[in-house]
Amino acid sequence: MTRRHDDRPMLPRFAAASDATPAAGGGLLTRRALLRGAVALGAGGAFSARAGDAHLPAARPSQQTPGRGPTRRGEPSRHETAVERTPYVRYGSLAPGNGGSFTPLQRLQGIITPSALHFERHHHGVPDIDPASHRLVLHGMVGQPLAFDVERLLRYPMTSRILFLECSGNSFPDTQDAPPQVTCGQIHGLVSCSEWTGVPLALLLEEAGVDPEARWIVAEGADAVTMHRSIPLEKALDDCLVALFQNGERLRPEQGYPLRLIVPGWEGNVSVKWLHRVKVVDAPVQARDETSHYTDPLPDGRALQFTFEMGVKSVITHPSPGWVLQGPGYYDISGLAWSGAGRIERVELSADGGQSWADAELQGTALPLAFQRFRLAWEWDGAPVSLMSRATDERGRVQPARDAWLAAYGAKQRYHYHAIQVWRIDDLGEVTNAYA
Ligand SMILES: Nc1nc2c(c(=O)[nH]1)N[C@H]1C(S)=C(S)[C@@H](COP(=O)(O)O)O[C@H]1N2
Ligand SMILES: [Mo]
Repeated sequence: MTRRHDDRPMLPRFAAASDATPAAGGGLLTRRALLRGAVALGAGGAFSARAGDAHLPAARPSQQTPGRGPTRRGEPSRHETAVERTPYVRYGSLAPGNGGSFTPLQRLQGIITPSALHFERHHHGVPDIDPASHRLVLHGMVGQPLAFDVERLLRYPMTSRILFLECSGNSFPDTQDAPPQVTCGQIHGLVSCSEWTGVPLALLLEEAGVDPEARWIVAEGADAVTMHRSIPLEKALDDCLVALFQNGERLRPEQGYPLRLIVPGWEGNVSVKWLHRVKVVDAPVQARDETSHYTDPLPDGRALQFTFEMGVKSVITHPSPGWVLQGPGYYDISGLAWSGAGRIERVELSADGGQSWADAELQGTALPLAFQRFRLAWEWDGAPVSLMSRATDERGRVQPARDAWLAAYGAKQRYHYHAIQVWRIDDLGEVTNAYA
């Protein structure tokens, strides 16, 4: 029996090589098992290497007429319109600018999030800022207050880094009592990864001359909510960037055009967008977003303030809810891992409910505080199964199970969720969200 999924993407099935070696239970294989020889799918497969000649006509329609000419700015193919963010607003028409949008992680590959699909989180809308009149003011406990216009900042020496940015509210749907049946991106897509280019904040602070008594900075945005956060001076002088560019082009308005702070590895909220003011101070200012929000309630009724560093985390993006497996056979499992502590050291996968684990292949160069793509080959026998991934970072932190994570906090905890995600696959290849 098969279900019809006309509107849903199907995960391609592959032929395994003859030397396919098991890596763990449930059909997990060493990576070498795939990508060998012809892709051979049975009848009804999405594509087939058999009868290849039939797919090679004398001339395709696209070869019979000239294509269109060059343009000034490219757009994705009109066939890719389903690859979109999922927007949400918090308070409807009362505050249409308070909301965000989720990156469709399950539709993307590699580690870079296209700028147009970078997740969004706005507390009071996206301001329309004219860079010609925008200023960044650096003041407070400094020898010499300074004001920079954008043109001036563009002349400073810049640094580029590939960094993830994750909202501390990311994955909050998984804190609900019942697992929400939405896509991977709609659960975990308040995280993205870009190449950010900008001026090291330390350079500007050094130019202003920081008072030896100073301990914190307050970064403030020029949006309608004047969002601001206190950040320890040590971090500000370490690796923060005043970013002007994202993936090679100037920042998108949604990401803070013309200037934003990038605080590598820390909760997204402190990466203040539309940055217009940095005040050097001796103590945190107890801003709205570091008191009423972004604090972690504990089981004993107290709350943790300033959980800056993001946890070690991973999620399987392929397969994930929305994708449909095309019957028993070989599949390429793939996903993303990241950690606020630095590099991802290891990602393990389980296909038997956590009884056995296999090391996934970590692709490319391991970058600190960036997405790490992982992959592993898997032979599905067609029986219902749970797939999960578990990341370990360079500091030895291991991604916790959901129960353990919940037990560490009070009942209302929604922030900094980074527990292991379980995807349940039924005998028809349907993938759903599950908690165990
Ligand atoms: N000025 C300002 N900065 C802001 C916000 C905001 O609403 N206003 N949102 C914060 C939050 S909660 C997050 S998670 C990140 C989101 O960045 P992005 O929209 O570029 O993904 O920006 C942070 N910086
Ligand atoms: Mo956020």
